[in-house]
Amino acid sequence: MKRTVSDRLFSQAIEIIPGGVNSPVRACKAVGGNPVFIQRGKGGHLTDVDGNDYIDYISSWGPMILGHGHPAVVEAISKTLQDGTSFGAPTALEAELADMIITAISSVEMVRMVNSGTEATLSTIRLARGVTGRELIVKFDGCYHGHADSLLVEAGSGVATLNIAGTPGIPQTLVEKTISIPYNDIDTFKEIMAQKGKEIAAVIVEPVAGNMGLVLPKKGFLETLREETAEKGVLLIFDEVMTGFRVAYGGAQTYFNIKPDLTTLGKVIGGGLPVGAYGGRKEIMAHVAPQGPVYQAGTLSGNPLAMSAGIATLKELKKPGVYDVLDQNAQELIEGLQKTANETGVNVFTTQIGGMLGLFFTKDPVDSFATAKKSDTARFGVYYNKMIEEGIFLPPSQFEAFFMSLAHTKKDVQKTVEAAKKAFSYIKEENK
Ligand code: KE4
Repeated sequence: MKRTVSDRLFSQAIEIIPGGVNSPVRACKAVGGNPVFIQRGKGGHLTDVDGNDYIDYISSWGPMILGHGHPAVVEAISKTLQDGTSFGAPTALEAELADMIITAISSVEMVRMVNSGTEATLSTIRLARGVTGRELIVKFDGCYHGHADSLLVEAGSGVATLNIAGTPGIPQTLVEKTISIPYNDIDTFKEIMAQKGKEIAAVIVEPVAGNMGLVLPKKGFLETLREETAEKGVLLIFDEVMTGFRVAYGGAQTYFNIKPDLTTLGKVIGGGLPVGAYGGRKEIMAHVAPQGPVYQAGTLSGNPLAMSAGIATLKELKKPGVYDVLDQNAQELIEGLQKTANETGVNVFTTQIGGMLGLFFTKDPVDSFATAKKSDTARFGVYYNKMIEEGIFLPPSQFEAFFMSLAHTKKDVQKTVEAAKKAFSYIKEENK
């Protein structure tokens, strides 16, 4: 596959941007080779600067659930653009998107817009500490909640991909205030709550973990978090930056019928433009400045273009049957990949929920970060590079989920499974 222009652009970028990228996982360090530079996206496809076409399963790490360049989103942004780009003053669009979120997610009565998932999660940590007067935070190994200091302990996504030990740059005094325990480990969680419950401000969790590969919550796990936190006056934060409007219109909390105290959002609600949001009951959100004393602010928060893209995206997602189609297509893909691997004699463990998918090179079930890390990441690297050669654009890390959009066709699914058959056969041959 011709990579001349991409390689030239990368050799320039690497001199002036750390690692040549503006977010570490894009650098393809875990799978080898140079990243390709993208020229455009359309529907479920991307075209790189050398003219190569790919079926896209990164989907901008989740936001592009409608596919790239959806006409309704392009039209909404273009229309708003005629009136300007940013005012630093309220616009009706912010309340419109806030209202759509509140209507979709019953645990959210009030919401604040920010510019990224990281801003959303760090704001909920500060808010929880401000509301409860407590300092400890509980998170789960392999979950990634953005790069805020308190949340990089045992984090997934790029931190896991690059195998970054510890938390360079974060004061030990802050690291000590974050307790990270194994995902899906109900007993350990109960122990921590028994020992320290009264000192804990919040428990933050990805209700479906998409940053150690895709790991689903075990039966009773989320319910136990809800019961134990309610009992001890600890705020439960569902980090739905990835799952919000992705696994269901009301997010994972609606899918599993569990009400957290606070919810963080991002990705899909921005339709591809920079957005994050956090929300919850009015009695909690009333503590946020200027209504209350917990300070959080942002120059471009509620940006009109991003609001317009989000509103247009959620309007499409509200249409009947949308999530059934997403789920069916994703199921067809993951079943095809599992079947092909089994027929080729390559051990893979696959997971899927809504438009989120996972594939691990291991014969054993993956239900935590520890079990995810037992998968063969070198084999994943071979798979990644074989698939991209076949025009299949996957996240360049074993510790990421991949995403189906509403623009992916049956033909795309079929081509992906055929490409995987070649990749699995190569892996089998290579290991004879
Ligand atoms: P951002 O700050 O990247 O918008 O959101 C941080 C975040 C928070 N919570 C969850 C559950 C997330 O998945 C994320 C970001 N996800 C990664 C992908 N695994 C973003 C990709 C990247 O870092 O380049």
